[in-house]
Amino acid sequence: MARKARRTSVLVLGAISVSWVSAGCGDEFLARHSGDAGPEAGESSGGAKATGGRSRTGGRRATGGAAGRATGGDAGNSGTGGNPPGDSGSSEASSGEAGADPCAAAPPAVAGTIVAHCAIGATPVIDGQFDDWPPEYFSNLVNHGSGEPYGTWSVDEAANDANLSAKFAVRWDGDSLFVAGVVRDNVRSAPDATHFYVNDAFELFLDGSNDEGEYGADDLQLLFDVNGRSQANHYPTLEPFAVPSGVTSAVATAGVAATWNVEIRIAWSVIGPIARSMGEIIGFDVALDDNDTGGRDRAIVWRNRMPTACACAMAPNPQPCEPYCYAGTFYKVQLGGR
Ligand SMILES: [Ca+2]
Ligand SMILES: [Ca+2]
Ligand SMILES: [Ca+2]
Repeated sequence: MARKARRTSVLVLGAISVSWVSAGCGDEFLARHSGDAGPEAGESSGGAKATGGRSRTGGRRATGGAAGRATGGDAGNSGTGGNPPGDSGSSEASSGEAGADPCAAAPPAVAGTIVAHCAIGATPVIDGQFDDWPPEYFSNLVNHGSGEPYGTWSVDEAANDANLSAKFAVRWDGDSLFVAGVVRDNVRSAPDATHFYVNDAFELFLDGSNDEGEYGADDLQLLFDVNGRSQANHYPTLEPFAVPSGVTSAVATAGVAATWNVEIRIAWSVIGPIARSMGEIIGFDVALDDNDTGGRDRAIVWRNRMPTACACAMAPNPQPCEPYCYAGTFYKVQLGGR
């Protein structure tokens, strides 16, 4: 029962929200990072870059090579997809019964969730390329209007979308959760080697048991920057760590002007010893970070809706505006069909 304490769904927030939110949250956000020095924003080098290649969950499947193929190298055809659904070429055995599609028994969608599409038999290769992702899966938009924005924005929403926004897709199989994001960002910059939230970055917040409870072994914040680096934050120390073994990612920046791709695999074992099955719901959120001028210029948390009253201080790192203290603000993913 300890898990339902006041820090509901604290999830990490880590370094990130510490800086985002406090009573005049936007001001603090800017103040904290206004002194950030760093190289001018510049195009990161192209190519697919991989991190966290230690994952081993794929080893039991015929497509196990995916985990180790994150070194990329063919980033020239980056995009949001293009191949027909289900033709990823994976030779993963579905469940040994010919003709029976283990993804077929999709449950009714639960209100307030987005779907993670079933990838059994079509495991994506983690290379930053989305030819193994059906384009229609990229239906989830994170932008200034749909999320909780921080930092400096325009009154022109089209300009805001070009400045920082993303579409993302989610898939799952018996071993892993997969996330693919296409981030729009007009200027690529990733000068900070310590805290990747200062860089152009894509973040995930995961509540593996969907208990919205106090931070535990099933909760994880992951950050992936445009340079292909990744890190994790863990409450309560709120320091960046190497991503757990079982998290694999790859970034591709070439081929698509002003966008970058991030493809991520998270072994289920990373967010709790839970047997995953169709219909299950996990807590899930996405955040984007934008560095255009050498510091952290703006950010968006997709589904966080911070209450007016920010009142969830937590020691040893008081966070008076801790958004994830509020259970109702954390979004959900349901494991569904294809
Ligand atoms: Ca891929
Ligand atoms: Ca930008
Ligand atoms: Ca940027």
